[in-house]
Amino acid sequence: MRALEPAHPSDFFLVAASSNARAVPIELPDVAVVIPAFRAAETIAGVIASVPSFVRQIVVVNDGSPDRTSDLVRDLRDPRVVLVEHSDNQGVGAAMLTGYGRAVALGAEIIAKMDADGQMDPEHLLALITPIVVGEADYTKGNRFLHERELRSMPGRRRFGNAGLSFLTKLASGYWDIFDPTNGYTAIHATLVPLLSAGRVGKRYFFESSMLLNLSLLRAVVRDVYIPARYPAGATSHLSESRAALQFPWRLLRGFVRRVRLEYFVRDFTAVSLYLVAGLVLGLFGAVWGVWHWAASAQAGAVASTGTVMIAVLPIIVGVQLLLQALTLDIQNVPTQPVHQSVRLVSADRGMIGRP
Ligand SMILES: Nc1nc2c(ncn2[C@@H]2O[C@H](COP(=O)(O)OP(=O)(O)O)[C@@H](O)[C@H]2O)c(=O)[nH]1
Ligand SMILES: [Mg+2]
Repeated sequence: MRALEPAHPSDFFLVAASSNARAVPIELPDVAVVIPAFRAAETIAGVIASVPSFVRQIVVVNDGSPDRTSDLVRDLRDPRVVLVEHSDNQGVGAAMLTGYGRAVALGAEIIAKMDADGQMDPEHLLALITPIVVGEADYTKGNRFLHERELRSMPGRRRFGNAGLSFLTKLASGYWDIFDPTNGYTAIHATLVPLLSAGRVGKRYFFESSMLLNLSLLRAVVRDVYIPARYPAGATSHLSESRAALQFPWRLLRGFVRRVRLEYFVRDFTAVSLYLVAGLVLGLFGAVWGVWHWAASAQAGAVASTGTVMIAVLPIIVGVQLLLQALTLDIQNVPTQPVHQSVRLVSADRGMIGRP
């Protein structure tokens, strides 16, 4: 899928399924951009000026900045800009929830997130929203690593931490086919916004990861779009790596337990549920039995019988196999059918029969 530049800004844009197919015009939906801004006086005006012309609304959420961020936004002449104020600093996730709400109220159909520090290259916005426009995805995000050049430029320690967190995010969200989960360049179909459980969206830097956990419970389709990293001057991240390393794994593991419970034991009971229970019971039994008898025979100075060893080893091997099988089935269970169309139909239906 390839997006071409809009033929007429704000009307249509062209989408071609492959590079040699004829491009077909598609009516561009109402696209809004939300910019969470904190201490962004130096960069905000430039970022707003760079938002492509096909974007209809630009919602800037000033997250209690002590500097002149709001004054600068108010002085701008761009009629697309809507400024929302947080009286106190609440974090990037909280700012995004406010921005999403406002963009939906303004009638946006697709809502993208661009940071106030100029880290998101507007040239890639069209490519980012295309899978949603053509109905292939409910949510898209940038992925710096679809190109190996980016991986090479990252220091070893960060690469390791990033890979570990990415794996935990896959486990927790069930989106096994995406990578670079903390990438902040994202777009969502507006019909999904009211379905997010706001209480479970991370108010600070866990925002992007928590969005994936939320979307997976809605079985939304998430797509990665290759967007190279951009580090403009002045874009210093406020994210504390050590704090992320301490907080994220714990929150991701909790998300994993919650997902498994809801997906395989509350809403459904599948082969995965069975393999999980059987695998855990067998594995635990084998381990406890093995340790117990090993301690007993070490104390008595006697060698454990072959039968005793078998009773420990066999359940462990079978248990691990069952858990691996559950994992494989879970990987095959990544959502592939976008949900925003059905959500839209249901809402339209409700409107017709006069229910709110
Ligand atoms: N640091 C920080 N950024 C915030 C906050 N609220 C909103 N933001 C905005 O969130 C975006 C991402 O912040 P940044 O520190 O650049 O994060 P990173 O680029 O993901 O490491 C920027 O547009 C900030 O202006 C907040 O409380 N703290
Ligand atoms: Mg940044």
